[in-house]
Amino acid sequence: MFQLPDLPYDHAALEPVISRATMRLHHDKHHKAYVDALNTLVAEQRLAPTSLETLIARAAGDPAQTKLANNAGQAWNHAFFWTAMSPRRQTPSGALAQAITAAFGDLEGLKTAMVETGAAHFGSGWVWLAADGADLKVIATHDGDPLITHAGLTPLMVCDLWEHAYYLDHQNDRKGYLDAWFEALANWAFAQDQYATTTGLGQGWRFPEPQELGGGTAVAGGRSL
Ligand code: MN3
Repeated sequence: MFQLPDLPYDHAALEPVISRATMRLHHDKHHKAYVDALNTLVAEQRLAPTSLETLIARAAGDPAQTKLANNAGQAWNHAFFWTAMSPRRQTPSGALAQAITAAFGDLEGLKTAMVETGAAHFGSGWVWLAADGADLKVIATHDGDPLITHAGLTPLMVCDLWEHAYYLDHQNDRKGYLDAWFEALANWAFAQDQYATTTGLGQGWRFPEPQELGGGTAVAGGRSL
C-alpha cells in the first residue's frame, strides 16, 4: 500500500497564493483519490511494487496499464509538487543560480518561461523546471504524465496546471496563479538539492516506499509488474 504523504506544512501555509480551502480539496481529496485508485489497481493486479518510481517506469510503456500509469503519475506528481513549494520566500543560489543565468539570462527570464509555458499549455497538466545534465529546461506535460518517464531529465520544481489547483483562488487566471506561485512559493533549497543530484550528489527526491499491511500478506505471491 502506498500512503498519502502528509503535507510538509500547514494547509494554510501557502496563503494567500493557495488557500487552505484549495489545499483541503487538493491534498486531502484529489491527491488522496489518486493514491487510493493506485492502491486499488495494485491490489486488483496482485502487484508488489518496491517503489512508486519502479511502478511508473514499468507502466509507462504498456498500453494496457494506462489507468495505473495515470494514477501512479498523479500520486507522484502531487507529492513532488507539495515538496517543491515552501511558505518561506526564497531565491536560488550557487550552481543552480549560475545554471539559471546560463539558460534563461536571469531569474526573471526563467519566470517568464515558466509562466508563459504554463499559461499556454492546453488543458490539464504540469509545468516543470528540469535539469538535462547541467542544462535547464522548462517543459509542460499533459494530464498525469510525470517527468521522470522522460529519459535524462531530473525534475527540480513543478506547478500543477489542472483547474482544481487554482480555480477557487484565481478563477480563470492561470497566468496570475503561476506568477504568484513562482514569486512566493518556489522551494529553491529543494530545487538546488535536486540539481546537485545531476552531478552525482545524492539520490534525488523519491515517493515514500509502500508499506505492507498485516505483515505482508496483502501482497503475498504478488508480482513486481
Ligand atoms: Mn492537482
